[in-house]
Amino acid sequence: MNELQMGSSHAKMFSSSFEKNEIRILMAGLDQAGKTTILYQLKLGEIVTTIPTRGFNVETVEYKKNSFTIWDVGGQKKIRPLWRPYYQNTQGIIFVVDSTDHERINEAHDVLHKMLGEDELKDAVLLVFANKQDHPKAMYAPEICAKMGLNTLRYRKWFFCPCTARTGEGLDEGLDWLSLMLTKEIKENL
Ligand SMILES: Nc1nc2c(ncn2[C@@H]2O[C@H](COP(=O)(O)OP(=O)(O)OP(=O)(O)O)[C@@H](O)[C@H]2O)c(=O)[nH]1
Ligand SMILES: [Mg+2]
Repeated sequence: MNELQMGSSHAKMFSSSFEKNEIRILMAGLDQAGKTTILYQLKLGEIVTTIPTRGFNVETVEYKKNSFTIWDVGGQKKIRPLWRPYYQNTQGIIFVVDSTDHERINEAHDVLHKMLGEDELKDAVLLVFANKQDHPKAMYAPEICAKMGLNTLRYRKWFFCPCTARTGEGLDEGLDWLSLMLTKEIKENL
């Protein structure tokens, strides 16, 4: 190896150990699921008082060696068609389910599966957060996993993760999985 080559390989080593792996995430789910609460728990480590999101919130969350840009979109039925412009270049979907919302679990299932049918999202990995596990009326996590039809998914990397945005419990497990799936060096070797 000549000096020039050594120099460039050192430069590569230097930059790769400091460069953050940038990951683009779309966080969706029905209204009231707790998306915005999760976003700010991840960003600030605390609970914020939320109002229903009308457009979107976006934050960059630094987590271990990753820099997650998370787009949190409003989940109310009438504004769900506005999710579409966020699909392009999305590497990971975080779909948030309200574990206390027994009545709308089937609606959550349908919204998720419709979204997964979109061509622009065909390569995106999927993290499903079953949020509000602290609540006494929360459904049992395996029941939510079954009702969301995750076992029926083919050709999709997915992970199901019960969590409580209010305390932050479970959120790290989800981000660890996304990091594992979307870290360049690992992806290239898969
Ligand atoms: N008990 C409990 N309540 C939660 C939790 N996370 C969020 N909430 C509450 O759920 C309600 C809705 O939370 P948001 O974060 O605004 O929900 P959202 O999914 O962003 O809703 P849209 O913006 O309308 O799509 C708020 O009253 C939150 O305080 C949780 O882990 N446990
Ligand atoms: Mg919101």
